[in-house]
Amino acid sequence: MFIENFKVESPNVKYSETEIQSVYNYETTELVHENRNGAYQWIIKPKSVKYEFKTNTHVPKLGVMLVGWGGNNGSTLTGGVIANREGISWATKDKIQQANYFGSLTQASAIRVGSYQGEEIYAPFKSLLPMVNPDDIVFGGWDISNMNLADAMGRAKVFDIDLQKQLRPYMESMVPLPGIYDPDFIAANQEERANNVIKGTKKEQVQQVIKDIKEFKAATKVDKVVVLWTANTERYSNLVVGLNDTTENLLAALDRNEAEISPSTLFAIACVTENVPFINGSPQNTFVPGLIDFAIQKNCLIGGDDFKSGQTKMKSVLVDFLVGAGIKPTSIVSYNHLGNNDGMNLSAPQTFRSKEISKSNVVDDMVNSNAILYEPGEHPDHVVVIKYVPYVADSKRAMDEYTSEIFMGGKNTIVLHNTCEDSLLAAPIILDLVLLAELSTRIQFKAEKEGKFHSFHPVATIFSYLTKAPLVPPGTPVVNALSKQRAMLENIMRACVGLAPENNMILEYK
Ligand code: NAI
Ligand code: DG6
Repeated sequence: MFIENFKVESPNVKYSETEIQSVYNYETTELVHENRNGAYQWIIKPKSVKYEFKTNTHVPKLGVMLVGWGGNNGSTLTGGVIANREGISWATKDKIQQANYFGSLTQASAIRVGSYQGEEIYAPFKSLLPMVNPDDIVFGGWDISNMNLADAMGRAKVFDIDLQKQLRPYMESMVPLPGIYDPDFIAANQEERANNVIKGTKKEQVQQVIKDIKEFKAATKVDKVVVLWTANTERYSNLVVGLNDTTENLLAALDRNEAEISPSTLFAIACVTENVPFINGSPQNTFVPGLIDFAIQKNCLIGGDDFKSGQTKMKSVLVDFLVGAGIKPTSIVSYNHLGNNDGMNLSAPQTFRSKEISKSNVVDDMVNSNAILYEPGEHPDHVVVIKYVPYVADSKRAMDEYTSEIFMGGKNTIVLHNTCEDSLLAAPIILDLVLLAELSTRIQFKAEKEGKFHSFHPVATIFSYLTKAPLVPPGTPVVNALSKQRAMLENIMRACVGLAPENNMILEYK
């Protein structure tokens, strides 16, 4: 059975007009490795830590500024939200299709809240905490191409033509602000597109972006802005001591107009300066150490990297299943071909390399979790290939071969073939990222020994379900297994309303 919403009644949770307060006992473990009676031993001590959460329930009017607004993802998300808001339906060759938010964790997935008279009861994920309604988001942003969003939607070739016709009047007047173009960081084949660029030194470019955010906020009267990079994949920036290793060095390098500061890092510097949350949806190392340091100093939320949409999502499920089942993946080969502008940009070796890195690291935690299968340092062969095939446009093909060792020396090969419009997978993920970024700025918490409430660490790990290479604070373990990432997010939100984590024990029926 499905219920639309609920309220928690417990001595541990209090709803007031402005906030939800909860007390939550975090059941965890403390590990000790010590010499006992002449031999080192691992001791695991269960431990309970009392946390208090408070969530501001005032849902703000949200502005979302996309860097790369006129790209396939930007135009698809903008059109998709308008279609939902306006209740648009359109004719396809199969049926009359209604707008929906399928593929969005927050808008289209459910959580189990308990059982009632022998039936499992589910509720919308978004009913856990008050969140911005996507229909109310005001979109804006930048692009190095000056094409309006209606034409950009046509260029993307993602939506059915009947839908495009209906969306056109809403999107024609939406024109991206000039972006920061630096041909050194993206493929040379993008030059033709760059007719809408901010001139001046890097510092002047940052100042212009800050001005753009302020003007957007004033013009749209939004309460809060979140900025998200869905522009071209850049090459990695070189990490250089004295250039981008600390906040001071990064800001001094900006003053010197150093060539090695990428456009995405410039956008991030502008956002952190203004305390505007910034999310990176592409694989490059926008968050150089100096930028992470800057975000920590300013307590400004940053998150990334690289949307986890299709092939990698499957990988973070399948490898978790195989390793969790005691099966040993020994070779993982992932091919894709696609024909959109992202594919064209990735046909250059330096931008492909950024994508190769983020697509390749996603099995590390699962492999490291099982020393019965893998010797220390042993890793499956893992190859990632991406080819540009213009004819297939946004309809990406992903082919994967997983070979594993099974019982008694046997071999098992699983082959997957996935065909899907890339942007229809990415747009709902972008939506989730901005909604969760906004929500997380309204949550404060403290552990029993902490005097004051504080926000989450500015390097936001709660987005890991949505990103291929989760950005984590220095010294924090990276979790890639998809089910763990989803459970982490859901359980933190449950804690905010005083609900225990979903433990799947269902002892009531045992
Ligand atoms: P796209 O190429 O259609 O759009 C990117 C847009 O960014 C273009 O309109 C381009 O003109 C603009 N742009 C480039 N540099 C800019 C700058 N410095 N400032 C402002 N605008 C700039 O690409 P698409 O398909 O929308 O993807 C966007 C990004 O998302 C890519 O980096 C891609 O790798 C990443 N991504 C996409 C996924 C998907 O499933 N679609 C999944 C994971 C990541
Ligand atoms: C080529 O792989 C294009 C990329 O932008 C991908 O479509 C994107 O990174 C999605 O990757 P995945 O592995 O999540 O499907």
